[in-house]
Amino acid sequence: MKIETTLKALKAQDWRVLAKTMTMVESQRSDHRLFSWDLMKKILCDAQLFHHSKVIGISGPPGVGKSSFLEAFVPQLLEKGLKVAILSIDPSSQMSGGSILGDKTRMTQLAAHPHCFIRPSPAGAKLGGISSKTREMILLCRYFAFDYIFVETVGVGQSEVEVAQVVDYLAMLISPGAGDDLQGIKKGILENIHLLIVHKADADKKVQTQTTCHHYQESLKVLNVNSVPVLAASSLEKTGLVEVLNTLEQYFANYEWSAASQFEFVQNWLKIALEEQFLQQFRQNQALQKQLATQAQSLLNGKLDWPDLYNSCLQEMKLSTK
Ligand SMILES: Nc1nc2c(ncn2[C@@H]2O[C@H](COP(=O)(O)OP(=O)(O)OP(=O)(O)O)[C@@H](O)[C@H]2O)c(=O)[nH]1
Ligand SMILES: [Mg+2]
Repeated sequence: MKIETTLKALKAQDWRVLAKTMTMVESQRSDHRLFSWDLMKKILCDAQLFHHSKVIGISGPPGVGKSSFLEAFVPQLLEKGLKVAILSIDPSSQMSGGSILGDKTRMTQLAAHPHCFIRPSPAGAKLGGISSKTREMILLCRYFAFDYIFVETVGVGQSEVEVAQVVDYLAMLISPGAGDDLQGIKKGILENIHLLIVHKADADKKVQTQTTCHHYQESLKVLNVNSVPVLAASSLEKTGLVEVLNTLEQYFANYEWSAASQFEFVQNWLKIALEEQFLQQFRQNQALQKQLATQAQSLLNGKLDWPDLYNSCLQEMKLSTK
């Protein structure tokens, strides 16, 4: 694919090209990496890039109902004629390197909607709730000018800090009765979220829901994070969804991306892109991996010094500059 043709197709809102471009951006091939870089370079020059889409992170522990919430919540936006993208990060199996990629099947109704684009991505080896390519995916969706972009994170519980770096708004889902866990949630995380949703607040859990909401409101007060609203919702019974939408719309009514946050996003992106590349080069360097076996033996013989190990590793890495 040519850069100019791709950009034109994205601007013309060609969904097929968007999906194909995302596959290239996620690819580990060095020619695809260069393509991705050149594409991002052009995309970042778009003056409107950060001013249209609302990017919202949906975070929370595994099984709290993040996908179900999106399946129930997003139709409200689609009914208004808005275009929505959902980037869902799937946990990857460290053993097989594979990914379950099951979220698309859990959002069947949305997946069939012509104005809703769902893209599952494997989290890969990276921790922090998003994949190493989530930033590029968001930039592509911004360029495509989706009205809303949702990022469903891997529910690792403590991933909110990193997710917060890439979204405009972060909602965290918790279950009724999970209030006791608040001590386990670090203050730093609560400072990064904009909304707490007590989810699976079905009618038969009314008392439990009220107690949990109260518990969180009190704890947020103690932590001095009063600005975070606590709402209850049930995706199963489709309750509380309008209130969540109102809260979102209120927030975005006066929202403007600052040049500083734009700069920070790009700076972080560069850091992650380089980290990823260094790590990949380290892992894929066969000679280096072989050398490590010899080094391990030297260490067992009491002969290996850290500077020698480090310098020989650097020497080996220099051989591959692709
Ligand atoms: N009672 C009740 N169950 C729900 C509700 N929403 C979702 N569930 C159930 O919760 C389970 C997990 O839902 P998911 O939407 O897959 O949860 P998730 O957070 O996306 O899960 P992961 O992506 O695997 O972390 C499913 O069995 C849903 O049917 C709800 O509002 N009430
Ligand atoms: Mg899910």
